[in-house]
Formats: sequence, C-alpha cells, structure tokens
Amino acid sequence: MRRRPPDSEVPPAAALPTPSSTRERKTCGDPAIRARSSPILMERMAGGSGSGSGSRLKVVGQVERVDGRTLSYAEFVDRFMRPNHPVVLSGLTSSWRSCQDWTLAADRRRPDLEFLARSFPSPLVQVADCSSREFTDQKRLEMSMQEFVDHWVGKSSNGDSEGSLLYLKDWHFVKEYPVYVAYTTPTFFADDWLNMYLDSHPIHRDSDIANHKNEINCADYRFVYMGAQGTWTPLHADVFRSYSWSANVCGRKQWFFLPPSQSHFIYDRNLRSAVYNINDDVSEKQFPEFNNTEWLECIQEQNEIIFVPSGWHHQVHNLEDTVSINHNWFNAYNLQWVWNLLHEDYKVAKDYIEDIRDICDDFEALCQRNLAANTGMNFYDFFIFITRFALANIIELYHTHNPEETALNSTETAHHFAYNLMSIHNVASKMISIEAFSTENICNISEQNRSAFADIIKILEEGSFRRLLMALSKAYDYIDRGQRNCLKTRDSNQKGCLSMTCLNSDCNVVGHITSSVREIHGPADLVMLIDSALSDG
Ligand SMILES: O=C(O)CCC(=O)C(=O)O
Repeated sequence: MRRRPPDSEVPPAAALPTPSSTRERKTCGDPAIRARSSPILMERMAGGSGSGSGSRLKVVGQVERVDGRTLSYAEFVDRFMRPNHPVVLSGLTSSWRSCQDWTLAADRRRPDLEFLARSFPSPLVQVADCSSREFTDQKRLEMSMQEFVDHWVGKSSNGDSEGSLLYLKDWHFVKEYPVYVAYTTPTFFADDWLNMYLDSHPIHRDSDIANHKNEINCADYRFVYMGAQGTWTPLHADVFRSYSWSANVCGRKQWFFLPPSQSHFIYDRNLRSAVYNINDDVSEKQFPEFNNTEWLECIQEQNEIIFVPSGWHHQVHNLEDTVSINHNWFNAYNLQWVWNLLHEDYKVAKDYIEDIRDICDDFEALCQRNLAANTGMNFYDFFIFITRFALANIIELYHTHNPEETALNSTETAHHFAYNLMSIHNVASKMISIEAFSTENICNISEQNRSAFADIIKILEEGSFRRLLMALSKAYDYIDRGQRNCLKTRDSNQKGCLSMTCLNSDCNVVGHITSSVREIHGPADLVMLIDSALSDG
C-alpha cells in the first residue's frame, strides 16, 4: 500500500490542509459489497450518511484481462505501462509458495489462517477497522498477528474490536521474513526503483526528518494484505502517484477505477476533501461534480494480478476472505508523476505557511520539512534519489556500449538505460527553475543532503550505491531474460564487468563519468551529466 506518515507525526508548524492530491484512504460507513455482476450502469448502494439519494455509479467498462504467459515485457510496456492503463494478468502465480502454504489443502480458495499465525507470528501488525473512519482514512489499530487471526476466526475477547471488520494492511512481509520466499515478482513489475532504492538507502538524509519516528524511513513498499469478506479499502490514489500491482493468493476482489483525467470530479469545491466511499450516497451539494465520474470495474479472481497505473483513484472490496500481495513502485515511465505530485504538494505546503515567511530563519527548510512529513519525501530526498539512479544508469549504459565488458548484451537493455536517463533528464530539467534549488537555498541545505549528491566519486565508492547498481543490473537481466523467454540460468554477476566489479581500476567508467562533471550542485549539473552520457552513446 501506500502509507504516508501519520498526521500525529507532523510537527505542529507543519499541520497542513489535505493537499489536493490524495494518497490517503477515504473511508466511512458500511462496506457495501456488490455481487459479481457488472451492469453498465450500476445502482450505487444506499446506506451512507450523505444527503443525496438514488444517484448512480456509472461503470463504463471492464478492466482488460490478458494471459501473462503470452505477454512480452515490451508489449506490457507498450499496451499498459507507458499508456498508464490498468490490466489484469493471469497465469503468473502457479509457482508461488504462498499459493500452496497460505491456503487450505482441502480448499485452496480459503486462507490457512492457523498456518499464517503460527509461521509468521509478527508481534505488531497494522490493522484497519473498516467500519470506522478516522479523518481521511480507516481507523488504524496495532495488534499481534495472533490477535488479528483470533479476531478473524471469531475468538476475540477484545471488546473494542469485537464485531468490527478488521483488515490487515501494509504488512512488510518481505522485510520481516526475508528468508521465506513467498512469491517472485513478475518481470513486468521488476523495474522497481522505489524498492530497489529503499533496500540500500534511507529515504531522508536530514537528521531532523530522518530521526523523526517515521516508518517510511526504514521500510519498503512490498506488502501483504489479509481481510475477511466485506473488508475494503476506500477511494484513493497511491502514495507518490506510484504504480501498484496486487495479486490474490486466495479470494476475490472488486475494484473500481477512475482515470486521472477525471480526478477533479471527486473533490469538493475547494479541492480540500475528496469522496472516500463511492458506495455512500455521495452528497451532490458537497461534491457537485461526482455525478460526472465514469468508472472501470474489475472482479479480480484468485491468482490474478492487477496492474494499477499512476494517479488512477481506486476503491477495493474483498468479495471473499482474501490474502493478497502488493507492491508500490515507480520507474522511468511514471517518474514525472512522482515529481508532479511533489511539486503540487510543495505548493500547498508553501502557501499554507506563506504568512510566516518573514519570521522564519529558513523558510525553504520548513517547506521541505512539511513536504516530507505530508507526502513522505521532499525535493532533496527526490533529487538524491534521481541523482543516484542517473549515475547507476550511466554506468550500465557504458557497459552495454562496451559489450566485451558486460554480460548484459542486449540492445534492448541499452535502450532501457537510455530511456531511463531521458526520463530523469526531463524531471531534472523541470527542477532547475524551482526556488528550492536556487543558489541561495542550495547553500543552506544540510550537510547530510549535500554530501548525498555532491561528490560523484564518493557516491560511486559507497557500498549502498554499489548495492543499488547491482539491483538495477539484476532487474534488467531478469527483464531481458523474461523478454527473450530464455531459460538460460547463467549467473550474470560472474561474467563481464558488472556492477560489483565495474569500479575496478581496469574499467574506465569512473573516468568516463567524471570527465564531464565532477560535482553535482543541483539539477543543472545533473542535466549536464546526462547530456554528456547520452551524447557519448
Ligand atoms: O487490496 C486492497 O484492499 C487495496 C489495494 C490497493 O489499493 C492497491 O494495491 O493499490
């Protein structure tokens, strides 16, 4: 999922209105579950607390289904990832351990809750109470895995949550149980810069932000969700405007999707709050344009995987007891979305405190602190992120241009790296004129931030950067092999001058990079570095 830091962690000066972009949950009222049928025009379920009545949810189509075994990576990019369109993929989970271990041998449609509680006894998991709204999300509780399962099977003696519909969300399963390989990420979703980065880097460098108790600092975006029939997730668009994919290990889900071109219809007049349950009787007075919305629907069956594109609002209902695995991620194809969201949220954060600018010692730093607290990342975090991906892609591109030095021997892979660099170039170009990157503000940024992007040679020598490079190289090797449907089992890291060895003295990649730019002082230098790398190619 897509958690942002809880509001309670936002420093008092940072208390912001909800930005016009949503990543948070919106929820309220009874979970309204529809049957499988999907008529073109569906009655909206009554029973919400709104004042309107008899309005309809207009479902104009179904999400396309494709057998994932017959789809190449290039086709997935061309048909779904680049055009930012949802799809349901089948046939990709047959070898997953979770599909065996986590379901009952006698009935694979049902979760083996005893096995899950016994094998993964997490002391603290996050659980949403689906019948209780708190601000823009469902109320969150923390409990042990055993308590959650006890509640599910009806053994709970806890008066508070008894009878409520509890939904385990955002369980960082891979981080907690790294040795147990529950699933393999399909190649379509392997170009995942967000999780690659978080596996070796903190998202914030600034000590006042990083030391702030913030789960996003030390987490990833790979989750397990578990909920009984009737649990649900309110209308939202995902954190950072990332993509997500979600696979049903068992159970079925109903999804409703709204394309980004219609996002503005779900907001109130002031663009402050958004509809949080499309099954409520949404107040026409409060949300006058909601009636214009046109939805795609999808019933996602067991073992199917859904691709959720960037910026599409969606609401999800578990039609049966369901266990699912889901990741959020971004890469070159949706990097612009992440930047646009940060920029929009930044403007809101800045406007909100504009009246105290004159009495602030460092107004920009306060804006950035608030942006990090509300959106989960600020401009400097993002700039450090793209700088490192630019360097990693330049190194990989260099090696694909020197095939005697590499195991990645594919023109297509070289195109990936060049495309990645162009995407970073586009975003960095937009950052050049931003106030946060003015000479004055760059001079004022913390030493932790500066040292994370300034000295190229130092970055190239860091263990964390080498791990990132290795992860990127592996991901493209995996995609490359998937693309060619090749069953070779070579270990790419033993061949050629790949990530772990590419900084050896006999490899000139460092000289190649630093011949044009030695230090990065802001987005303009990054653009110059990329220009130089692409022109060499
Ligand atoms: O499965 C759910 O309840 C929500 C999943 C979701 O919103 C997502 O994967 O983006």
